[in-house]
Amino acid sequence: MRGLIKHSRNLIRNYSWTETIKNILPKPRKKIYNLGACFELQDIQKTSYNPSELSESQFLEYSNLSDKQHLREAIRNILIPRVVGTGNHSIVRQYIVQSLRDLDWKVELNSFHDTAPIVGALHFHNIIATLNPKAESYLVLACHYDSKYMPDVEFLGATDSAVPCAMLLNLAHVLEKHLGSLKTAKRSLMLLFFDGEEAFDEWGPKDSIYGARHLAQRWEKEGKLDSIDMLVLLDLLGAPDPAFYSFFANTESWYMRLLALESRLSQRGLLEQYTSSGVAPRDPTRYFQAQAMRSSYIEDDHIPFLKRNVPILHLIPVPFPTVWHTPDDNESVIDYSTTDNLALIIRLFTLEYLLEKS
Ligand code: 1BN
Ligand code: ZN
Repeated sequence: MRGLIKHSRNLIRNYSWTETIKNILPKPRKKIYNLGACFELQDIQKTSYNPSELSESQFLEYSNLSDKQHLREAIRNILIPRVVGTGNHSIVRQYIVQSLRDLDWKVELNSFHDTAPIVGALHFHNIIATLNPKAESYLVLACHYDSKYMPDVEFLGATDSAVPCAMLLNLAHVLEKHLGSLKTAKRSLMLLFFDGEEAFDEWGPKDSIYGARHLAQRWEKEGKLDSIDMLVLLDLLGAPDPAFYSFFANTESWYMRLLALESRLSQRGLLEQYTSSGVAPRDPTRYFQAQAMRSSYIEDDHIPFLKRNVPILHLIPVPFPTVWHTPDDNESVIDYSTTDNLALIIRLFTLEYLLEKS
């Protein structure tokens, strides 16, 4: 798999959500490697922000919020070929923008020009949606809305990344009433839909993550990067049986919250049936594995932000779905139980992170 440079698996048996997990997870390495290049990460925790877990009543109340029909409808609306510069790409952009404006989000486009191999000059548009544009800091949930250019086949990119985009729209829809307080909160929520994540020819520093590279550079110049508490990047979601790992030491405590929320839901029977191939060399009944993959490094939209020391949670399954970058990444690969379960875990995480506890 290109882009996944090295693996380091540290299997942990019989885990439960306790302090011991933190102690037995491998110590962070401070370097990440990219095709021969290497850069230092500042091993700092930007904030000491540590909200309490959702109370039992909050947990049960919030777990019951869901609109599975809306999630399917959002996926249907996004699941068309949407290569940058095409009419479909504008249709999907308009759909995302309008859906959020209808929910009273402030939505801006960050538009710019760049040149790509094969297709030449292109107009890109990142979509930036906030509940409180004047907030001091943000939890940023991100994904990419373009689909990969494939000249000879129809490529829909269900997991890559129609489902992640739909999950974010669904989160905004389902939590509309519960996120009202974030319109005036100092710490608020941002949804970020990157444009031009995919390479047109061969993945490389100048042919990939066009939108993320542009935005990270711009926000660095404008001094805005410090207002990102953490960037949570969703990619390749929707196929059955995903396994996630903690990639970064400075966001491990947040990764462990996702793991704990999954356990809590599972213990109460609030997750739809897990799908499992049963042969994976890992816990097949968990999405969030109690393992760190410190020396692995997956190319994606978070990289320009990571290089600028923005704390990152990368929610991408390893291994990637088998249909990755093939025409089979279409509706038939979507496992709706897994998709609903992940959407629920990410929603609860967002509420736990942002809502003041009573
Ligand atoms: C993820 C989904 N990526 C592209 N579509 C990023 C990537 C590219 C990851 C190449 C590994 C290799
Ligand atoms: Zn892709």
